[in-house]
Amino acid sequence: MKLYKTTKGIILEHAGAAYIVDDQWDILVNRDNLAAYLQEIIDDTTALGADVQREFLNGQLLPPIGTQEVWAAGVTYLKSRDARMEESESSGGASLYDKVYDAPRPELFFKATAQRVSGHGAEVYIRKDSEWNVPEPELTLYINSRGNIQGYTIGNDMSSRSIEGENALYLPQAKIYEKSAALGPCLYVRSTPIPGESAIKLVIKRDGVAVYEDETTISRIKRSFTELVDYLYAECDFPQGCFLMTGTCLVPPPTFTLQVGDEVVITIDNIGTMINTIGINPKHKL
Ligand code: DO4
Ligand code: MG
Repeated sequence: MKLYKTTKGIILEHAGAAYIVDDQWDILVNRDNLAAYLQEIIDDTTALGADVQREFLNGQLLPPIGTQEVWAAGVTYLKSRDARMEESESSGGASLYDKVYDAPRPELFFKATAQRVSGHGAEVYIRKDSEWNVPEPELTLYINSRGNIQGYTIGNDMSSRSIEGENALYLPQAKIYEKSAALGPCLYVRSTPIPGESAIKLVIKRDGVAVYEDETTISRIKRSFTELVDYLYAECDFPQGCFLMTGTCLVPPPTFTLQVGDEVVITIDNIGTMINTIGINPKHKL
């Protein structure tokens, strides 16, 4: 079941049919057994006609977030560990990544408030003071206030590799700035965990041509999702629930950096595809 947040309201899509959900986003998603609740709506509601469904879903999709915080896990895949060890070698920070990959405590960091999150079809930014920038495609969990994973979405943890590589203590500046996160296109709700064999794919297009393309499966993650959630919820309360990006497993080669106008296309099996264009904060265009 997929929940879309649109400019016209919340739409539930399942098996080709769509239904209006007359509720507030935070209240809707924060209940336990969200999948069972949505199934009741499907059973009790008349589906929208095809034209109305198209009109809703072709309109501007908003990121599937209300007032939740967005957090992120790091160095959860071998690929991410190796890339970060390489980029931080000259600053002497390489062993930090090696250690955290194997440590019992995962790397977790605050990523974004909802206001800084872009949705499908919107721009994400690169920083003006960064010369090496990449998207990080990440399976993202939605966890309710009681710590139960209720759904999944696609996340983009936009990152400055030059700033993080210069000094690991600059991580918040490498990761947190306007439009440095994207979530979308929907919240994929299911009562069982998303299958490990789900593929995650990243394509970066420049002038319509793919300049980077790779894919893998989410099963290559080093840690379990519940382990990440347990650490995140150990000392933090999230009254409206929380989004947790689970780390990147796809890293473009060191020679690659994003340019303004590039198109970032991230696909995860079962959830869908999120497309964002690379932009720069308009205050730098003056
Ligand atoms: O250690 C820095 C951030 C790691 C990260 O964002 C990732 O592995 O996805
Ligand atoms: Mg990341």
